[in-house]
Amino acid sequence: MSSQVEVKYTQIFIDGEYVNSASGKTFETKNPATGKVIANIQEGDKEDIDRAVKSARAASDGWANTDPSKRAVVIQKFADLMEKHFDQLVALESLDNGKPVSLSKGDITLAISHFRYYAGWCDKVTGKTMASEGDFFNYTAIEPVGVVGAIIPWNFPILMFTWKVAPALATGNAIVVKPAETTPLTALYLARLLVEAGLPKGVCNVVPGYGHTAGNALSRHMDVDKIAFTGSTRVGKLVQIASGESNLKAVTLELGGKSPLIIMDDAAETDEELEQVVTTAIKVGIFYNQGQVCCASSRVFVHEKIHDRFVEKAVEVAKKRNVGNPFDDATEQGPQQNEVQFNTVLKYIKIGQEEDKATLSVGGQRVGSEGYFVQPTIFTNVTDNMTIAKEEIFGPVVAVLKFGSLEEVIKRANDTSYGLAAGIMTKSLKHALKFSKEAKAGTVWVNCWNSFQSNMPFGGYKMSGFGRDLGEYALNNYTKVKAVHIHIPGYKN
Ligand code: TXE
Repeated sequence: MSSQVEVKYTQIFIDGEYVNSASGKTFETKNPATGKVIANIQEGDKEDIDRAVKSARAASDGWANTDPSKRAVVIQKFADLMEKHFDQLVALESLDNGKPVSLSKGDITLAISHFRYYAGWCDKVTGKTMASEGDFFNYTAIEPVGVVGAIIPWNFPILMFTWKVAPALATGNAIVVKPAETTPLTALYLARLLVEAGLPKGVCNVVPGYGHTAGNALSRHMDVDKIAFTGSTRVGKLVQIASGESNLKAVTLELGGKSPLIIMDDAAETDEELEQVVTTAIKVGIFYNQGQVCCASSRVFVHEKIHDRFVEKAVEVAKKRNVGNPFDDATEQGPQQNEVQFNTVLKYIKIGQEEDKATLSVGGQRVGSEGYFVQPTIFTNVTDNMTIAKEEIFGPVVAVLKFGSLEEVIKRANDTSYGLAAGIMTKSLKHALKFSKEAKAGTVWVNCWNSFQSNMPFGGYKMSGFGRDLGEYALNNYTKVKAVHIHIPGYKN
């Protein structure tokens, strides 16, 4: 695939039109593979957020009262358009985000399936008729929250747009999306496709801009009913505070993690099994998407009996990994998404070597002199209280830790302020079920990692946040329950 992709949309999308920012300011979005500017984007701030919220508010009742079957048709049509524009979306995502085209293809395929899944929910969100005490007819009605603000990160720009927009639209809400400042291009493109699919103007607005300005204005807006946020735990707290200091809007937060994967000795009895285990733990678990995955298996606990064999194989995999141009089909790992993240990853690698004094078994350097590429990196001899075992690095850097018994390792795995995902690889059903029950995490993967399905909820325990994306559970984020008590003398329900 060629990286020569036309960037058509660089303006703010409000009320079905691309417009310039109120301030006239722009900001640059860069190609992380080269560090060079791709385009200048209109920079949204408070005034633009205000215009977008007004537009969403004006459109929200009309969309909420549109027949659910008609809403479903629009969402399905939009999924069709994503298929039609698949190649442009893949190219734009890889250009702006830096992820290899094979990964963009995977993300967009999944996003399309999520939109189709939520289209199916439009006419299936129902209240209940209650058994009534006395002469009453009582029921609950499920209503849209109204105007949703979605603040999304840069690691999966299209997919995170989808996780918020699809259920919000299916349940009849209007929405203002604030994409991450380093990856605004695909959200701006999708906004246009939504209108082409028949979404009324104003129902979905996209305001690119910085977090502390546009994101903050959205979080503090008095006429926004709900914020759906995915990003860092630090900013998640700010969003929650902004709600408390403004109109107490509902908030759901999907935040960071330091997810543990436990590899029991029975998981890798043969060389073939070892190969499979290393693929799951290393290629899929931590190196996927340049390690920029909130649920990455960044702490890999390996049973002492297989530890050395595991490390040997994992180092081999890291050395062979194809790091380079995202537009080359053979590339497995692209650059870190932005310069700040690139420096953060290199900083943690230094901490791992100098302060933690863990063993750097492979990697640790930048790759090349252009762009934000980092070598796949494995630290061994890591102990629980080292910084690299506690803090989210969000890069292709894994901490390998040794353990002796399941009881011991469950305690260690849970000893973290995060709780997004956890996993175990074993042949023992008993061990798998024990771990699944005792892991303090919103998702547990057994003999797999990074498995996602439209109907399976995703979200955190502890400081990884609250609320669930995906599945039927995500509908709760975008709806309110109304209790209706009707007194009808002489009538018994
Ligand atoms: O995230 P931010 P950053 C983690 C990961 C990474 C770290 C920092 O550990 O290293 O966060 O990344 C918007 N009010 N994750 O700094 O700032 C911002 O514009 C309202 C985990 O890029 O949280 C962007 O749209 N919004 C993660 C979004 O928040 C604000 C994905 C996320 O950016 C704001 C990304 C403010 N004051 C990073 N400040 C995951 N859970 O998947 C920023 N934003």
